[in-house]
Amino acid sequence: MATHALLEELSVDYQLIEIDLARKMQRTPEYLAINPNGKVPTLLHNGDIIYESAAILLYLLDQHPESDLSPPPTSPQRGRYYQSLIWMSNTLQEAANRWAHPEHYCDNKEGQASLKIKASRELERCWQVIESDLSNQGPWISGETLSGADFHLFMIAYWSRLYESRAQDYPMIQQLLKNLLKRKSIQAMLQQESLSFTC
Ligand SMILES: N[C@@H](CCC(=O)N[C@@H](CS)C(=O)NCC(=O)O)C(=O)O
Repeated sequence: MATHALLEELSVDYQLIEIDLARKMQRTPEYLAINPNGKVPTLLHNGDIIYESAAILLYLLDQHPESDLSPPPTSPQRGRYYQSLIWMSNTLQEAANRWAHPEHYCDNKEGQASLKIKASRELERCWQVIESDLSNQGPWISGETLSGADFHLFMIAYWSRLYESRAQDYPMIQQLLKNLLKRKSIQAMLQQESLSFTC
């Protein structure tokens, strides 16, 4: 989702290949040969294979510096941009995974219920961290300008619309999401993936 929206934002030529998770296409030998984790997304570019959403965003934006969607390497915002993307990947996204898929972490139902409660609390804490950052230095994740990190947040916020703890319930995050929803790239991605999101 984040990769797709960014490809639209960059107005580059690309081909989208649907991996139907319900049909376990991510577990086929063909797919595992390109991404041994059996997860989406995977980017194939000039014969190279890149997986991990955050890595793909960083890579695509390095290929397209003209997009101004990543703060320049020597700018003060660069650190916050890296920090946000990596923190969202290993902390926010992990909490989201524990809430949505407790069965990946624990076999028994009681343990899964307990994992969900803790994951929900961790999600609340994470949303508060973002909310506070946006209040101090918004309106975007890296500060005054839109960056790849905002696309990553959009993806996790979209998943959270069905969670107990939702990104859209935090006013500064909600405003960021509303601003993103005005972009053609986000609308094109939602339309092409037959998704809808209002907040
Ligand atoms: N850390 C990976 C996680 C990717 C991930 O969890 N993808 C989910 C869909 S959003 C997936 O492919 N799930 C299929 C499965 O677990 O079998 C990333 O950020 O790219």
